[in-house]
Amino acid sequence: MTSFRWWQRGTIYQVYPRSFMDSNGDGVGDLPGLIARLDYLRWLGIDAVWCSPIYPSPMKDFGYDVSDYTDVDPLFGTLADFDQLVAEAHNRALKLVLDFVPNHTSDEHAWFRESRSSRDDPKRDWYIWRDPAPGGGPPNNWLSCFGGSAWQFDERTGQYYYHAFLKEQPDLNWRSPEVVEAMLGVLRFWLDRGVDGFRVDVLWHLVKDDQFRDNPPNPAWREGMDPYQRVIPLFTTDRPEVHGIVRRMRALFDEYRDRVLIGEIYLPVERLVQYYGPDLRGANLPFNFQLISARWDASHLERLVDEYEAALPEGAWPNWVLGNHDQHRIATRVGGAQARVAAMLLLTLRGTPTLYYGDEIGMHDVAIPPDRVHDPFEKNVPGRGLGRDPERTPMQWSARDNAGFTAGTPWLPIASDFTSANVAVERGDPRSILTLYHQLIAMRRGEAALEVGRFEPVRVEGDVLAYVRRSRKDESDFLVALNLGSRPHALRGLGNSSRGTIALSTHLDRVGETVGEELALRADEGVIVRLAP
Ligand code: TEU
Repeated sequence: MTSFRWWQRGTIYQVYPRSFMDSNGDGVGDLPGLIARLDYLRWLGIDAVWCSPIYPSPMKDFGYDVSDYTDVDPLFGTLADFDQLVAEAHNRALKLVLDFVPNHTSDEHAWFRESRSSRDDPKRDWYIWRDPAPGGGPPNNWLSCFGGSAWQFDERTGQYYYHAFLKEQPDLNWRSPEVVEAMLGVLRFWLDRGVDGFRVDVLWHLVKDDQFRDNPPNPAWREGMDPYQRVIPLFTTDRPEVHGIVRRMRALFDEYRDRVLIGEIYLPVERLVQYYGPDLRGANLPFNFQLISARWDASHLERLVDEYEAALPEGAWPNWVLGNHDQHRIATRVGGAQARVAAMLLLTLRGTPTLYYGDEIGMHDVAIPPDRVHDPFEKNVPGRGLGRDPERTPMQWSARDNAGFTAGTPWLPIASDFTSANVAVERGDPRSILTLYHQLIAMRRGEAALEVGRFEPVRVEGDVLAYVRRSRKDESDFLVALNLGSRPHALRGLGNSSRGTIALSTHLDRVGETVGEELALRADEGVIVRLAP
């Protein structure tokens, strides 16, 4: 049991720093604000904070356009604040995971300024430059994730550069050994400063086809869909050579003690699990986003859990993600009642859970009036629900002005229900979703079966998804039964797999109730049953 690492046993919590806590009244969250809220995170019971980018940035993509990899943007604070954050987190036994954005820099990064200055510049091949197509126009049909061609013409040198995201985010050329060395140096800089790991942005994008072949058309694409999906990104993502780079990153992490390498990878499961690497020398946790795209249906969820468990290479550690700064919030996707069931699912599945700030208080997407839209994705491809501002609104701390987030004007609007949906109110409410999260996290931490035990699917009956988590030793085993529907349902005939006592209900009552051969679930109720030995 002692051989499990912190990132296997623990819960990861994502902070979007612009929206977590503002300490200086400029309406944008910052590092001193985050430090001030570490006690809350400690209370919540999470083990690691993953913080979205804090580096100097023109903020065209809100920090995912980095102009200097080894400093802190003044908007967020200073390197001294950062060092304090590491120290204060570690004082509270919290790990700190940073965001590494290796696929692209900002067009204001010194490397790109040099690269674009002339065709002969020594850094020219640090980025991906191509001549126009023979008849003029972009070199091939590659598309940007944020709309339009992925190629931007640069007048000065008469070539195009490739950008998978905004034109202000030119892609680095990871086929250049100098780029690899420079970027590993960046990781070293932060690892030396005490960072406990990285979440690596768009890891599956790093290497592109060396022959620059056109991507094939996507036969499933229809008018009105995300324009990026018009073609299948066969030659722009998930190239075989990427695995060599992941291996280099991991080898560097392994020079340090107990660091975690997390990969942001949106791929079908069979390809996702390749990122654990041969002999598991790749990413420790290739983020598993299946719950984000999943239809909220018991048999569908059962199948996807089975498929994931079956696809995992021997010895690979699973993980589950419910939300992030790019996706509609869980409470909006499944509704407030089911958001509790989702919390119980996330925290009882086998594998490291990652939760997104604010989900623990039931935050939902906030409608953004047109004049307050910030996200460039929404600006480029408007009106299709692709914008990400709705899930990035300020954390709701209290019923005070601006939900206690800022003394100034918040950069994004605050949810109108903040006077009831906030940390201060919910901490004092024994039936709140925050209380549920708090208890789920505490229970998971205390029980080997839930933290690291085996996963045994029970079966789906109607809207009920059920499974058993079993410990290896003589600790308790648990039945988890989740009613994904809005009608009551009684599970019957589970025999010894239901006999025990209720340890937790999403409704935060029934604790201690005896369960025999029948387990009655109310509408939208999930329960954890401590099975009789
Ligand atoms: O996201 C990559 C990614 O795939 C998403 O951008 C996705 O395509 C989009 O958000 C629609 O859901 C990462 C970061 O998480 C995102 O915030 C950045 O904008 C992007 O990379 C570029 O760095």
